[in-house]
Amino acid sequence: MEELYGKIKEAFLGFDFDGVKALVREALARGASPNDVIERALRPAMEEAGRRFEKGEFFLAELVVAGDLFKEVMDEILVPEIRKQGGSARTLGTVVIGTVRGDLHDIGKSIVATMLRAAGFNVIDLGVDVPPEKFVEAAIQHKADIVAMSALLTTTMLEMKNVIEALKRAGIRDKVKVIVGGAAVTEEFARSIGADGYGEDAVKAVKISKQLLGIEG
Ligand code: B12
Repeated sequence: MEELYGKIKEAFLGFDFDGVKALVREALARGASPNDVIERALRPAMEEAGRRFEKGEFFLAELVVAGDLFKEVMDEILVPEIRKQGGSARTLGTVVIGTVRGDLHDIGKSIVATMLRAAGFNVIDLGVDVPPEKFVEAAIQHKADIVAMSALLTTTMLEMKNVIEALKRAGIRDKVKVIVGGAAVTEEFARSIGADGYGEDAVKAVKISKQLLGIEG
């Protein structure tokens, strides 16, 4: 399978949309899980695109195309597959999720939302560039059990603290669990702003969400 993941990365970095899709379908047909395809092929390819951009080998436009390619593969192939495999009728709890104000990165946040849905959570996705008051409003309106925030920029990760402060001001901080993640965030940072949990990937996001709500498995 490693060889196939290598081919996916190569096709991804060559912006071969059809090639990537065919190889991803082949990986699934050969028994790979959607999460393995994400974490072992697509995410490393995206990170390599970022490194090439930093080195001046890719233009910003190419990074945007890489983002589009990632999203197309998710929407057309992996999200339906994850839903099919999840297929659970129960609701474990409600999660309000968004990428914080000033931050437009949505790929990781959307993967986390998909995995949480597949695990059986009711997920309200607020999108990107979400101001603190919108998190609070949605948490109240949907009676959220968990507020989940994503940030990829060192500048925007500070917004997470603002959201926690806004939850306190609204008097609902003790009614919801707060989890955070995204490339900029670390476990230590999560603890320093008073979040209840941190996850470095979507699988961890599901695991900590269950743990925080006292759900087994
Ligand atoms: C793709 C990308 C873009 C695309 C975004 C497309 C889109 N639709 O999302 C575009 C081109 C638009 C973009 C723009 C910018 N970007 Co950009 N981008 C990236 C890149 C290459 C990949 C991000 C990505 O999608 N990764 C793949 C996903 C799957 O991974 P992920 O997001 O980390 O998510 C996983 C985990 O983190 C976790 N997770 C995520 N969220 C959450 C939430 C919770 C609750 C939990 C538990 C877990 C969790 O689970 C996810 C799945 O496993 C990163 C580099 C990198 N290595 O991260 C730079 C990067 C994040 N960008 C960066 C920058 C600086 C910018 C720009 C300012 C422009 C620029 N000069 O490059 C703008 C900012 C725009 C804005 N206001 O937001 C910097 C940030 C530097 C910093 N430390 O602050 C990075 C690190 C690149 C770099 N090294 O310079 N970017």
